[in-house]
Amino acid sequence: MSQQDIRPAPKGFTPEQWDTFMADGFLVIEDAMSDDDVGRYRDAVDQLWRDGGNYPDKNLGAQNIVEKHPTFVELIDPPRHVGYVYDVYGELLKMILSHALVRTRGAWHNAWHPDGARLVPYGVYTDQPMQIKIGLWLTDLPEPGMGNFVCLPDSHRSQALDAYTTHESLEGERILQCQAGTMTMMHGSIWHRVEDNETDIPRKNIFLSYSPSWVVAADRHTSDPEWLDTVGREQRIIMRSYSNGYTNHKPPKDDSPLFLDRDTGLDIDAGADEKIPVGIRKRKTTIEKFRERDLVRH
Ligand SMILES: O=C(O)CCC(=O)C(=O)O
Repeated sequence: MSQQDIRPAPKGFTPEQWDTFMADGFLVIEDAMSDDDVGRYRDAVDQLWRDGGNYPDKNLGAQNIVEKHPTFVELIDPPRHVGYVYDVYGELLKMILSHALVRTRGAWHNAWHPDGARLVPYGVYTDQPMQIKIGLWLTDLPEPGMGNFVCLPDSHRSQALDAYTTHESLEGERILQCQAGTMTMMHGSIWHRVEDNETDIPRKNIFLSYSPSWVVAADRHTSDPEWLDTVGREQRIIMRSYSNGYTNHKPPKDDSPLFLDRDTGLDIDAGADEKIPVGIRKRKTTIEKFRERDLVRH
């Protein structure tokens, strides 16, 4: 693959957005999606819901949806969000989960928990997010009591919460009230729960989780090779469908660069050793560069 065919990384975090994200563990971007995109994604979620057998009264929780519905392939690496997760995980970016949800009146909903490992949470090792979950919101949620997502801002630094496993409402919690078309980003260690849905409006959304490639995927071991042959280069790389586990730590050289540097259009950082071949030559993440330049607090 010649370097001309490789895209520069799409736009991602501003230093201010990164600091808000790291201070709260959560970031909201309103009007992130066009009405057309919201409509297409909602139709595809509805199709999975109808085909899955729970329609119309019970929840949908369909996983690995990028493989299950052609509309969702574009959600692996859309310019709308892939640059943000690339800023954090850089050349080792991997999608670990794609998840479509419908939450209906009175149905089961999650109690307080963080994502990822519980016995030894990610936060034991690092305060950096070992997982970022992008939320795409497909129905208007103007009020609480609509199956809303709820988080406790700034709780991602804590590995314990008295309300763990309960549905208690906590002081300081943030009940997400938003319009369809909103995108959210969630630090994997933040404590969160789900509101009961007391309405007849089913809450519909999509979650897309990303990690470094050496974190095990949550919704598959590997992807169907025939499906993988149909997707674009960056999409195939980001799925990290490697049959040998250690390849997730040291991907094949053709899977690098995933993207070129957004600012320079190069696959090498300033000052890096040109003798070292692409693929094993370290590339900095945007967040590392923000820190080097003292642009961020976290
Ligand atoms: O559906 C939601 O709002 C949150 C679901 C949840 O708790 C999770 O994805 O870990």
